Amino acid sequence: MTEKVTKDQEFETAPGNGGELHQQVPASGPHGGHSHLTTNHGMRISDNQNSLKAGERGPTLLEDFVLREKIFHFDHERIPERIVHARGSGAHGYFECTTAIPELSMASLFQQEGDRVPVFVRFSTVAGGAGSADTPRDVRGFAVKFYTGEGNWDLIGNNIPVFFIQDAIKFPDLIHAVKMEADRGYPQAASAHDTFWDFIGLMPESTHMIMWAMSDRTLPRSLRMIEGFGVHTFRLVNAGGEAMFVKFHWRPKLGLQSTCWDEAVKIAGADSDYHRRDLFEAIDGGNFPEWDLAIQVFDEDFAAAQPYDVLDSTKLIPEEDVPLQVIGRMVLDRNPDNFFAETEQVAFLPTNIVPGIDFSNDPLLQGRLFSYLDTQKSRLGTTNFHQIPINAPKCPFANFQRDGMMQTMVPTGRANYEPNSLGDNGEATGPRECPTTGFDTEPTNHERNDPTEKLRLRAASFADHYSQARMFYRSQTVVEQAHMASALVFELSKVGIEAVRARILGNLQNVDEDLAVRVAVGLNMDCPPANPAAREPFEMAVSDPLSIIKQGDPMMKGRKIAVLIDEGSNSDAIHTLITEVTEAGGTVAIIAPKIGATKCSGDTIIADHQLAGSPSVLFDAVALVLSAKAAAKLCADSAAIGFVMDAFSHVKTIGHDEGAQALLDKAGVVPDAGVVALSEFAGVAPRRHWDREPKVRTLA
Ligand code: HDE
Repeated sequence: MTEKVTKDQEFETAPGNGGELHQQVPASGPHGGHSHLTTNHGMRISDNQNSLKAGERGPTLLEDFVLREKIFHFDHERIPERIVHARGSGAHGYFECTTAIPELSMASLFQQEGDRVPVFVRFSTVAGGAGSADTPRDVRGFAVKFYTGEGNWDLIGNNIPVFFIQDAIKFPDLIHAVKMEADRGYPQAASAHDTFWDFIGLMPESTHMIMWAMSDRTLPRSLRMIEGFGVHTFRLVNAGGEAMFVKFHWRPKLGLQSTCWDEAVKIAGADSDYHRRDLFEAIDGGNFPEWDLAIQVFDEDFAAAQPYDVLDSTKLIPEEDVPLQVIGRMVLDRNPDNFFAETEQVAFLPTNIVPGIDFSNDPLLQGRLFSYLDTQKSRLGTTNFHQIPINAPKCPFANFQRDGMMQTMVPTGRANYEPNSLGDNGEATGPRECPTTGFDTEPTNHERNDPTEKLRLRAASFADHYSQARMFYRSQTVVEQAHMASALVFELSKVGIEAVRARILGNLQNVDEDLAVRVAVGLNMDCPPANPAAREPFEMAVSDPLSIIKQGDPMMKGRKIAVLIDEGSNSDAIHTLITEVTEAGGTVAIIAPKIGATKCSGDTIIADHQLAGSPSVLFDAVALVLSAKAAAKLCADSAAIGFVMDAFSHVKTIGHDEGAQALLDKAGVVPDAGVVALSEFAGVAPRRHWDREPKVRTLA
């Protein structure tokens, strides 16, 4: 007979099945050490382990409303995932104004140096579903919600400053083409397939973005190490009503860094939550990621003088032409309390704007102004999604919008319309419009075309599709150019339709002949002549900030170093490494064949991770502290050999003592400037040794 334990109050163990499944109830909560488990309607639940049955072994009764409520709620736990940017990671923090710009914008958050407003940020990949891996080759979303005193401002950008298309009407086509193919339902989170490249080949305007997408920018080492861009040209408006054009940039304080392609592929297998975990753990450990907010400000005359259109989202404005001006910083210092309530339910809207910032006529931006509001209704199910805590403004808000599904506010009074005269002495009651302080669309907000004309066309000023793509390619280092050519070869090798590959090669001819030929050779194809261009490309100056490698070597701060040890390793050497790395701002993970206590020469050292589950792709550099005996043993362990081999082929620094030599030899490590003694290790650890790459990999 099953023991029926029912203590309706103050129980320490929940009732179990035959006394075996006893669940410890944590002693916490307001009522004598714990809170009560109740139904959604507040009734205390006596037994959360057993459903109500007709007899001990009989059928479950329909009467069991506790069971039904629980399963009913569970059945509806999922909401539609975002049609794009479904996979994301969020964090709370603040934005601080570091240079006030009242002369440019009246937005309250830019008025006073030192002023802070709370923010919520969601980083994302674009193509994959919510459960896809973090490290495919993909653009990263960088969406920031500023909870300002004048309402929410959402700056919903990407880690790439340009976009694939010029007009919002092409967005559904772009996304259909990149997502899983319609008939077969794959590939997940990958652009390397026929439909994507078919679309791209037919849309030469995407060529500039393709250069970025095929560069290392789409393989970030960490979400803490990506740039962010507002992409579109926006406007800043000052209190006098004067407007300037603006582009927004986020610059990571930890520097910009990417992984190798092979590394990203292996990380997806080793830890599909690599970026989400990295962000969560950094914030949890008090290493708060930080970005500068910079602006590029320019006027209509500058815009008119450029050989491209500033309203065209496939173009950027070189920093050499309009320098970046840093006006603030953003620090992410708190993880969400609940992933669903915050990261999943957060609803970003480009229409969340505040006085002092305004839109431009960029036709891509204009389409977004509709799409995001619309999609929230479908995802969150109600027009009242703005009341969900993560979406609600932190300043007072009031209007006469009423009712609707899941209304959580309880407005008082009779007047639910405006104008009214139901206040004292026939005065109006309720909120009023604010003619002087309210948002006012910037009146000169019509560039170039007469706004009274209705035209379904693409401006002639949008016709050059190649000049900036060429500038991007030619601004890269030799190493980065090889990565781009190889990425194109990889992606196009997955394309089965030869005509599609040929069309892309014809477009690449317009970018750079050398690039087109390299890709053609890699594909074992003849390089076709250039496809006709709507406008002949022109030469633009090389721009160094477009290259990641030209920004300099990665720093130790924020990087993760693996130290591989085993029984008998030199304890002093391990302790010295830990001190050196942590003092320089890095973190150390001790890896050993077994997790936990490892007897070393002087003391016992606790291994954080097991070697077989912690490949070196998860770390920025590796140090091998091994006795000769342990190294000889590890020479028969593929996890150990792969650990060293991968670190070498991903051009990472490898530090080692003499004992480790046998393992280095077994893994095929050839000494170079990145293979160093332990005493030199911390000084060079986070650096990547790109000159090693041609020796370990054939690139296009
Ligand atoms: Fe988005 N985009 N987008 N997008 N986008 C969405 O909104 C859309 C575009 C971006 O973490 C959706 O709430 C259209 C450019 C980010 O929640 C949807 C067009 C840029 C995120 C939508 C674009 C972005 C989204 C899906 C062409 C960089 C994730 C879920 C006109 C500046 C935000 C949602 C988050 C999300 C539509 C183009 C960035 C469907 C129609 C350009 C970072 O509304």
